Amino acid sequence: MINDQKICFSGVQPSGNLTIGNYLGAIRNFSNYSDAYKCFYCVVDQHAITVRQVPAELRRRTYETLALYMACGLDPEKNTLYVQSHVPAHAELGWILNCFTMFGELSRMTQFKDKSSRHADNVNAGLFTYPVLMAADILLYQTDVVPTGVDQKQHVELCRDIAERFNQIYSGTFTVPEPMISQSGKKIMSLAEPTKKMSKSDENPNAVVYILDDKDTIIRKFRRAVTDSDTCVRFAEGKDGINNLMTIYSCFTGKTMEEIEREFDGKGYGDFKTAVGEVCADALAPVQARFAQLLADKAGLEAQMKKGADEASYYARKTLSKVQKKLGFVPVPRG
Ligand code: AQP
Repeated sequence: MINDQKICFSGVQPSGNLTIGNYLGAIRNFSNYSDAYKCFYCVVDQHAITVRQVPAELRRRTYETLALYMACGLDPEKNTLYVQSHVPAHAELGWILNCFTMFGELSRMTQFKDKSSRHADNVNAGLFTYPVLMAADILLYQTDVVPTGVDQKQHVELCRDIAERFNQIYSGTFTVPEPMISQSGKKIMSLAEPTKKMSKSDENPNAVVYILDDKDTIIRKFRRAVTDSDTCVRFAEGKDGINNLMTIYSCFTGKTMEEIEREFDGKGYGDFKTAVGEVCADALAPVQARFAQLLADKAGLEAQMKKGADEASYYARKTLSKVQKKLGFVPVPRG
């Protein structure tokens, strides 16, 4: 607890341009927690280097992700917004927790299996131990809740196991967090392969709608989305493409699947796809406008980064010192 408030933590990797999956599954929901919780929202740049990044692009996207947090409604006065590599305690606790995580546990992580097959030429140890750094990110702040898309649920469950293991050996040290998965946008699928998650690092730009895509691009991508040979807009088994488009439409309009089916009764897929593109573009337009203003003020963004890093470091160091003491590490002698 901080000032009688429970704690919320989440993060996004600046590993590509952010997608409507990141938006609907995570960022859009972050501000729902700002009143009831003390929130820490991190740009997890250290996670991003588990896959090779072009340095200039990683730098640019780190600023952009912070700006997008604010453009999506996160007030930096109410939330601690910061960059992971600015708070060294993340990496320090990450190393310690590596020694409390089993090889077998990490081998079962589906994201590792997926990413190691996609990046077979670079299956580095960081890709394998990524969930441990994520556990450190969460546990450093004594986090109660982690808002996230469903793809990260397995990692939050591992984080809980690590926390419980440490607590059992050294007595209550970490709060054991709960994943908070928003039901509506929990897993947005690729437009090109609707059985696969929409990912910012997808090599096919038509599979992904980026938060910053312009209206024409958004509509064009939805119009090209893979569907099926049926013609009727209905949510059903085996209609992965249409189910995904209906989910996206529902997220942006708040309509239920039955309402959507009624709205498009007797209309073809073409009309429906255009409508999905329009509601998506209209919802993103204010975010994009605010983002452009924020990004233009680099000094303002850097001031937020510094403020966020100072705030986060204060709480992170408290937990890290407690952990180090329990482990038997000798503190730096004074004087
Ligand atoms: N398709 C998705 N649907 C719903 N939620 C999603 N999230 C990601 N994709 C979807 C949620 O976004 C948050 C930030 O994700 P991340 O950047 O930490 O990493 P990720 O889950 O690996 O996201 P990507 O877009 O697939 O990135 P790359 O391509 O770099 O691996 C998380 O809460 C995640 O659940």
